[in-house]
Amino acid sequence: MRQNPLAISGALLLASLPGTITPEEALAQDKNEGKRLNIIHIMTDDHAFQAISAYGHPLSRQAPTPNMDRLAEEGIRFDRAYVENSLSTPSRACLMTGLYSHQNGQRTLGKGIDTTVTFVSELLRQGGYQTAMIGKWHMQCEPKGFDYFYVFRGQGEYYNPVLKSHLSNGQYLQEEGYATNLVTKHAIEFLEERDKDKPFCLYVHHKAPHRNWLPDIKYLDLYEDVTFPLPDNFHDDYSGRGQAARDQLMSIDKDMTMIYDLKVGELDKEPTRAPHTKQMLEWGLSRMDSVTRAKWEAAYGPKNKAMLESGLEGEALLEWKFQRYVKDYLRCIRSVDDSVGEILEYLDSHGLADNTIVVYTSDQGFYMGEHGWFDKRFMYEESYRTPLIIRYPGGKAGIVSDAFIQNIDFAPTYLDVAGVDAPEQMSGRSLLPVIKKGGKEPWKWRKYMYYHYYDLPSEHNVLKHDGVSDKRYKLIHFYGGSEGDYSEFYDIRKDPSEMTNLYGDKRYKRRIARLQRQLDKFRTELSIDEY
Ligand code: SGN
Ligand code: CA
Repeated sequence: MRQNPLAISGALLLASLPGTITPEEALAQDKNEGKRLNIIHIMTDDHAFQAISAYGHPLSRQAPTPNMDRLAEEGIRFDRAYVENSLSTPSRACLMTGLYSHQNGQRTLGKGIDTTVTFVSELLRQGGYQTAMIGKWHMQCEPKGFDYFYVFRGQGEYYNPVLKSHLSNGQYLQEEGYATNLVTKHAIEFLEERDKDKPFCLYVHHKAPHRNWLPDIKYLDLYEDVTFPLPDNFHDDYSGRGQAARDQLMSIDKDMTMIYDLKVGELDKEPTRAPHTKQMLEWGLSRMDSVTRAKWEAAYGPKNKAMLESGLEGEALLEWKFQRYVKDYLRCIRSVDDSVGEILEYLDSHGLADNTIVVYTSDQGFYMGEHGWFDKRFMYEESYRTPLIIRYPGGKAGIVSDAFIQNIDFAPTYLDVAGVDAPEQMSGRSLLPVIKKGGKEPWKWRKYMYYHYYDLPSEHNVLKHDGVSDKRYKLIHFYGGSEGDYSEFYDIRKDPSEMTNLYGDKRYKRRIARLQRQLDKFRTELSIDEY
């Protein structure tokens, strides 16, 4: 009997809708079906997308990152990847659990993580993967679910850092070398020593480029003759914005210290409002041997002397601070880029490139002078967004994707790659359908995203806030401040630098109401208990 052409199957019906994919198509596109791919998750700490040349930002044009760019050329660059809570420990908790901060307990940098929650590493291990964590762990609990680990103490140290490992009986042991290179070394050691009968999941977590931006000795003079461009809103006066933007303590002008951040250690009096002292800089340098220390002094000494003798003040001093900050930051990035290159080369030369998914991301974004700032925490784009590049073996290459992605998606993605069922309560979604569709969102993908920052009182004095965004608009609700709760609203297509708060603007009334409804919905559905 001839089939009634109208009696088509559900899958075929789906196929006719724009933005959908049939299982057959997915299979045809994915040459890895049935294989259990290895996973490498490379994550930096505070890496701004502005500092990856594949993202094309003016800053990165003069400080290219060829190895990260290679990854983007061979994979997908995601331009709309975001975090849920722009801070290290909470972000890492999202990564390990696939849950929002209030669900996994890790809302701030302090205590919080609910250790009864099963980590993705434990599930992967149970599922037959060999698991490894190298570098910055920075969780308020011991590493769990790892066969192999080498992790820094707390935030980690740049020069001759201490690490504890699966072999060190809980002891931190000092190692010789620069943090980024040591992370690379231990990552490659794991690849060498791993159980070759099992697929693996390797987390490579750099300390760099975290404050106070101490570069490898060989890069101390890199970019010295380059003048990096200031962002357009470097001199933001925060007009039209609320208390949070005005009262933050993360301004390059007023909070970035000459001594600790910019390494001009000769100054006795710190002219900024931050409490950092010369001792804090010394602490970062204290594990260096005398030869390395002499090289460090030889690099900064003459530059600092010239700077101090020039008697810079006001605007000229501020621009000098920006240049020193950005140069040290990009010098740190240069070592990370080398590390990415080494890992990619290892995969090439050991036949692993074709069966390993490589992910490059950061624990959040960072301000490179936008709004006059460094640090992160705000739901404004530079810190809310995080760089993300994924190379999937045999997948589409050189693609730029605007898929709406959040860091709670990594855990379910890796379980999906491993063929392990994700726990039902995981809030994130597997990115595999996005990857298999060459960066396009599959049907019924999220249209709105929820953000929540809780860490106050804390060092940079950013007010608590939650908010919702779609790909064009953003509604932020700041709460708990001395001037009362308030909202801000941005059209990030027309105003990507978020300089014009449109909250209360009649022309946007309906759009604001729409986002407010979505925010209320998130708060109800996710049982948000403070805002
Ligand atoms: C440290 C830094 C802060 C930074 C936090 C959180 N101060 O406390 O500037 O915001 O880490 O960073 S420092 O004086 O110790 O350098 S995070 O990336 O770990 O979230
Ligand atoms: Ca960080």
